[in-house]
Amino acid sequence: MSEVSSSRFHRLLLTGAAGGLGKELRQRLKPHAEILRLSDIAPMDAAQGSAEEVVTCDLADKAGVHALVDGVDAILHFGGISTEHAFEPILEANIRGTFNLYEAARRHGVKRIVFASSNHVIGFYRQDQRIDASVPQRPDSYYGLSKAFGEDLATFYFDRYGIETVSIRIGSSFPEAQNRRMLATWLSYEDLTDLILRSLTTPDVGHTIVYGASDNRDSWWDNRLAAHLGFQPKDNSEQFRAKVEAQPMPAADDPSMVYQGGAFVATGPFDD
Ligand code: NAI
Ligand code: 15L
Repeated sequence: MSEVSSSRFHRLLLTGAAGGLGKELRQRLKPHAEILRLSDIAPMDAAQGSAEEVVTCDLADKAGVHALVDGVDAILHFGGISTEHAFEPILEANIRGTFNLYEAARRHGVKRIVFASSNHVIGFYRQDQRIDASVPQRPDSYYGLSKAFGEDLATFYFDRYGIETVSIRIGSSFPEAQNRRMLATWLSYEDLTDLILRSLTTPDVGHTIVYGASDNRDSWWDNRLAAHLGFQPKDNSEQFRAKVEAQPMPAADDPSMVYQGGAFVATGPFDD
């Protein structure tokens, strides 16, 4: 991690610890907390020594989430359903789950949350539009709607209870940019970690929304409204361009070429 002041937390909670980003963050966050409490509904590797606590918990289980949050200094909320699905599972994991987490934060006096929001909150903007965090939400899916709810919840818990959140509208955080759209949305793990640490340690963030993308050649997102985080991504997706551009060109009206949210705008409906 680069220039961010390295305040060490006593106990940090990471939800979604069994997921793609969770596994990566488990290693990367280690130096920044005396104890990392790792949680997921899915199996996780056993705790490595006394610096880790591993807690299996369904975010929809109110009592379980309240116990999970007890004793933590800050929360990195990465758990939940991470792609488009029927509404009911999203309602439980993402909407009820995120509500349970904020209520538990209020009860247990946790004052800082980093929320893994998503570009799918604004997925119906077109790729020829450049937007900042002040534009109206345009969710592209039930999944995007659940993240929009999470962002609104963050605003409410700040206004009502002073709990601060940074919502990171993550683009595409994977080892590689896998397609043309991801050349614009890719976020390296290194840049994500830097952004998370800034989100944890920057004072007076209120509820800040920041787009999570690396310094890619083409960009749809303007982060000037989150300038106080000092986020200056170091990586970019050019290293993947040749491989991606060797793929067949989708039709010009394919959602992956038109909308910021790509294929999510056309997933579903989910009839019984
Ligand atoms: P993932 O699907 O690999 O990980 C999500 C984890 O949440 C899984 O391990 C899953 O078991 C857990 N989970 C699901 N339902 C749960 C429940 N009811 N209770 C407890 N845990 C539950 O997703 P990934 O890629 O690691 O993403 C992590 C977070 O970042 C997600 O919230 C996702 O929406 C968000 N995000 C990720 C992006 C990416 O490019 N990887 C882009 C935008 C947002
Ligand atoms: C997301 O929100 C998803 O969690 C991730 O799996 C990707 O689909 C990403 O957005 C994306 O838009 O590429």
